[in-house]
Amino acid sequence: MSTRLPRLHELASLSAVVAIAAATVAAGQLFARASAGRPRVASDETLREPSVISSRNGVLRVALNAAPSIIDVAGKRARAEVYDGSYLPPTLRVRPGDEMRIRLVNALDEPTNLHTHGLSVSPRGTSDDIFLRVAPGQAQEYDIRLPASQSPGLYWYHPHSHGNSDEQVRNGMSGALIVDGLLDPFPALRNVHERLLLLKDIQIDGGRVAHLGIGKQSVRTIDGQMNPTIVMRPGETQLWRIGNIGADLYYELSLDGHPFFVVARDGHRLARVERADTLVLSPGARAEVLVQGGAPGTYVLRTGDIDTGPAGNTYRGATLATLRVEGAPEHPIALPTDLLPVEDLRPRVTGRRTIVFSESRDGNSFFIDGKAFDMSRTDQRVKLGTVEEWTIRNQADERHSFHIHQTPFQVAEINGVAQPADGYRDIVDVPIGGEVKVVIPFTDPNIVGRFVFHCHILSHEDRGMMATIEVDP
Ligand SMILES: [Cu+2]
Repeated sequence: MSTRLPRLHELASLSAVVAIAAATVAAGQLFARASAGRPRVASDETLREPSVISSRNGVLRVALNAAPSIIDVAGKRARAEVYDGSYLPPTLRVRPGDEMRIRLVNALDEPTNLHTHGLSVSPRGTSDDIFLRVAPGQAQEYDIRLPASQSPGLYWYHPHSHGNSDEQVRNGMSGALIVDGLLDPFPALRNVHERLLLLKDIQIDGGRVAHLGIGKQSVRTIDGQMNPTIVMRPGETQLWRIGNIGADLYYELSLDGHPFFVVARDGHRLARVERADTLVLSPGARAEVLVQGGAPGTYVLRTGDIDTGPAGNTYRGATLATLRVEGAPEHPIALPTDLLPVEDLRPRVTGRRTIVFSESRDGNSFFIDGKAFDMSRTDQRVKLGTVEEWTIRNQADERHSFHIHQTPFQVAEINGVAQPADGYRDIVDVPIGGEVKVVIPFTDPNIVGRFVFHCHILSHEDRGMMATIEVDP
């Protein structure tokens, strides 16, 4: 025991000390394992994915209880605002055309609500309406109907109550939503082993979730675990569904000795399999990738150092997981080069507009077109059936990311460089002082109504970087 009171800076590094202590324990276990004849085991815990709730006969029924709870995360206990007492709420699995009946109970002391990120569903009534506010002590029944045309892939759900989104997602209120069928058209890939890797970061101070500033002392987790082990056979092909479902952090992923073969971005299948050594995931973005086991051994899945600009944030990289390749080798599947064609929306553009992201000089207020978010104002109006090219301009000294609800878009240009028509996304990074052109189809009758677009760094969104749009029939 210490004989003096710790000083402030020592308290600030308490979580680092806890992390070192945890690492020391892990190292002890590693030694025990190595002496038992299994050398070079880098981490002790096997990846544990969240529980799954699937639709039955076209309907998914689930209750989510938002309440302050004591959670276990990354080997620690902390008080946090979460769903169902868990840092990692259930994964919801549905098929295109299904209906989701979700009962959200708010036992927090502040408003909340529910958003299904990336789904082309109605923004009205009790569907994906982020203007709904579920007051403390209240419950809300959501009824969300997926169109039959919903693209199969990885989506996610989280609160979208303006002013509370960042804090609630940082506490752990976010989970995966999988629309099944991504690899169905490709018989050779239909039975590959699938893994869900959900990236979240947490700051714990004094036994509770804290906000120490973006990226400061953030513990990076996969499925709520620190450096879990993923096992595969040499030559085996696995589908990794990777989602950045944290609030504010970027990830730049790489896996030692193994390229990623990207098949989908933000729940939308690409036209071709894209080989990538690193994967950049903005807050809210997803990538679904095939990984083929290399030679037996252990390999690190890591995220690199991030610098979002002079007015932004810097944070160091981290080890996220350890891949252990072992066991009987499998003959590797020949991966396809082409998937299915994706329509280039550029020839269909019917109108253009420009959207400007900026912030105040002190960096505390964030604007779209010079205005902070006001939910009672309608900022953009479009007609159903139009396909628009939007230029998103970033006038700030840090990166921002553009996200629009209810519809994906095609990234047409980044800083004047034309992009291949290889797939759709629902999030795109906008470079500092630069611009991105996106083509947005407002063509699905489902999306008639009022919704929002915003920066998906949630602390920016909560501080004003969001605007409303109405799609009129
Ligand atoms: Cu931003």
